[in-house]
Amino acid sequence: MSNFSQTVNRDNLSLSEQRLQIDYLSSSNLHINSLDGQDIIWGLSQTPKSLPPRYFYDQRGSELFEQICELPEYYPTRTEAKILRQYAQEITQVTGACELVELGSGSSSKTRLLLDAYQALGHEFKYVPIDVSGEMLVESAQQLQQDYPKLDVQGLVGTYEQALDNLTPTTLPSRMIFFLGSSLGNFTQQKCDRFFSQVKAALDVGEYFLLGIDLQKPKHLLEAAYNDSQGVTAEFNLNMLEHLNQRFAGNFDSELFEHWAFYNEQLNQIEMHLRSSVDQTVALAALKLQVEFAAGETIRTEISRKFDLAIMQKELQAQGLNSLAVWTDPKQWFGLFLTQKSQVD
Ligand code: AVJ
Repeated sequence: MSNFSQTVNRDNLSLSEQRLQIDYLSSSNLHINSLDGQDIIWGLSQTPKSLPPRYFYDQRGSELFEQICELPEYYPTRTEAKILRQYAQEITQVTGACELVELGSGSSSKTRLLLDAYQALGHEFKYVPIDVSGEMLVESAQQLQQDYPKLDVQGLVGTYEQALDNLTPTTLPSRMIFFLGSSLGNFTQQKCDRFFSQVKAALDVGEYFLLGIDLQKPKHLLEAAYNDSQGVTAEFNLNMLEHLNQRFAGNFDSELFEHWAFYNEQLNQIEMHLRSSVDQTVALAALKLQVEFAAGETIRTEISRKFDLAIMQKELQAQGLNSLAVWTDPKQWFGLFLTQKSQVD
């Protein structure tokens, strides 16, 4: 891996098989790191308080998210999977032989729909999963290798930003970066714009970006999806506090916080919060941080924006990512864009 950027420290972990390599981008594998956690200090000192959604995804959080994807109320995963299943073959035909770079790969379960189609095409291909949860990444990469004997997997553990900045030039004819499940919804408009330009910088002219986004729909459907009857989403939300405790020597008592999720119709976004049920002070020793909460005060842990298909198409276009195809389901609940980096910047 000597051709990777020298500014990033990597602890390379070569797993037994050559076709599987996982690299840890600096700070993502360390429990305590001088840079890690600055975003927490910042978020908890704001009014209102907030925490970055990437801290949902420790091993437990990644497992809980997988459970969310199976919930009857959580329509995005299965709606997107249906669209992918329907158009996977068309995607492979458009892109041809490809390096597949997945941002936020999680358990890689939807990825299989694409891998199946690429495998059927018969060209060489390679899978580059990127995730902040190293445990999840290693586990699913190993599973994929068993199921796809010819597949090369080269995973990166780190944030999207770190990984996009550290992709090596592909040896295959083309690259497709894909970002599924509407994880884009976690980004503010400003972060979206920055993200798109980073995606574009990681692609050559003519290469591809596949994007899945959740679309605007009636409030009751959205609110049900983030307040499921089994309480899995509540557990997922509260687990962020356990993750912070572990990672930063904290003393959050998750019993003293409550899950709260609602649809903000002005901003077209679900907001998830954790509400303190009492006056309390919490410490994160590793960050030398003490935070006071008033009873009823909330921490916003996530925004999940809901998009408009036509507006998103224009935004992508404005960023130099031309839509080759826009697919949706019959109810127009979810959208999938296949875009191509255009000639002119
Ligand atoms: C992974 C960001 C797409 O916003 O729907 C699911 C995360 N949060 N339930 C989403 C999530 C609560 C999910 N994303």
